[in-house]
Amino acid sequence: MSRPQIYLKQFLQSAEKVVQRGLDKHVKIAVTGFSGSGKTAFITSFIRQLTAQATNDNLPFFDVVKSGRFIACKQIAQGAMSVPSFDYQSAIRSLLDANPNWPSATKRINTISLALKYYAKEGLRAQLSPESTLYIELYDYPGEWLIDLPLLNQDYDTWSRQVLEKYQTERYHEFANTFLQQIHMLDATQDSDDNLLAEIASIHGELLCKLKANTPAILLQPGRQILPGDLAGAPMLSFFPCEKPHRVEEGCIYDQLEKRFEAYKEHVVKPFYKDYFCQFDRQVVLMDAFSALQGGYNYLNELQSATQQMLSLFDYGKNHWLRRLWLPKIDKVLFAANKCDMTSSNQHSNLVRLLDSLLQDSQNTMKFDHVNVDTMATSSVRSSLDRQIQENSKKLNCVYGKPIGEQEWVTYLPSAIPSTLLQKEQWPEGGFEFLSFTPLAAKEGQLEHVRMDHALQFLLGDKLR
Ligand SMILES: Nc1nc2c(ncn2[C@@H]2O[C@H](COP(=O)(O)OP(=O)(O)O)[C@@H](O)[C@H]2O)c(=O)[nH]1
Ligand SMILES: [Mg+2]
Repeated sequence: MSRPQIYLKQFLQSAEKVVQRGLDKHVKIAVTGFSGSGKTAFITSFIRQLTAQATNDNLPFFDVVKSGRFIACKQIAQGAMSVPSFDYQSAIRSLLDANPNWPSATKRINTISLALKYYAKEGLRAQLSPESTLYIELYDYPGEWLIDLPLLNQDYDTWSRQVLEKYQTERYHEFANTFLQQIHMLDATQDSDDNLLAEIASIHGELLCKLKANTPAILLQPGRQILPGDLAGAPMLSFFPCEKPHRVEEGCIYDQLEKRFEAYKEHVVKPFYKDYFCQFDRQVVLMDAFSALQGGYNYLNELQSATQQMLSLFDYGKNHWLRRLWLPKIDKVLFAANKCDMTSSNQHSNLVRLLDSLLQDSQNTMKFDHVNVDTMATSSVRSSLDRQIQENSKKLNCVYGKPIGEQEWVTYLPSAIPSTLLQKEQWPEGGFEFLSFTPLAAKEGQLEHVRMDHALQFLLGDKLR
């Protein structure tokens, strides 16, 4: 080959690379949801579906697979160097075990990156390049931290009044008693005393942990008193709700508590919002309606208001101060009525309708701001099978699975799911009852799921055309 020909060839090769790079797409997905809503299991299943189960039988609704354009997907070195890695290997190991278990709880933020290779079907991408790549970044973090986001819209006085009022209600009182006694004895006009504040803050932290362990309560703030991460022992965490005294002088206890509350917002909550939430393109909001229904009327309301408060921070309206500071760029939000396998398939449509009625206001705001919103009943990993039982002349739609912590499989009739938010007087007398099961064992390495292909299509489909 003559010299000019060689140059031309090199030029064309590098031009192809440049075109290729320019055509590659990136998507950053936030998997949000309160503690225990199933984020870790969702991400684990998401990765598994793409890297090992991308077949037509398994993902019939995922267009890139259905149309035979999917080439392969694998984990790659993560983009965000300063964020710990999502431990996919241990999570998938526990799910694929002969006696499968749910992955363990998340104690910090973490991330994982994937590269998905496919044949494009339309546009410049299809004409110029035989293969295209979509880079996917997923983020997982403790739901306890998410619950702090609404603090950004509150001042210390408002927050304190709301929380103290809640602690005095019947369902909180038995847990909050010790803390309320401490607060009752405290003279917040006195000079601040670090040891005293640390002591009462630790009693408050114990209260939050007890509420988390024993109730379906969601709004447990500050979240870092439950899971401090690397902030354990920092004075910023040593605050708690306190009634405002008539007189607040510089350096008194109330003044110090208020300063710590503001410091917590500034140095803990705001960076979490700014560094992570404003960087996402797409968001999955996992909702566990089952715990809330089981908890009772007030807990379902709490799930509703906590979700609305959290979503208001992605407020797509122009005048929101957080938006003005750091513009969130989310264009698609998937609301997943997760763990739908805790009930039989014929209940799934009610579950979706219940969630839609719970989130009507937030969804409306999003749609108004051109955010594409969808709701679906999903299960990252199936833990039960449908079973129909004939009782006299009636057919009962049951689920069949192995309850967590037990050895025997059971056939169980879960409560019927209401299709709208019930008024207090419409609430059934015995409440709602559901069972949690261990994940079903994988069949030939394949984890069963419910509608993960619908979720993948909604989140990635348009990027894979
Ligand atoms: N039935 C069912 N239960 C699930 C599913 N995903 C999670 N769970 C349950 O929810 C618990 C919390 O899940 P996890 O992923 O750790 O939630 P996270 O705190 O949001 O990360 C698990 O231990 C399971 O008991 C699912 O797809 N189906
Ligand atoms: Mg988790």
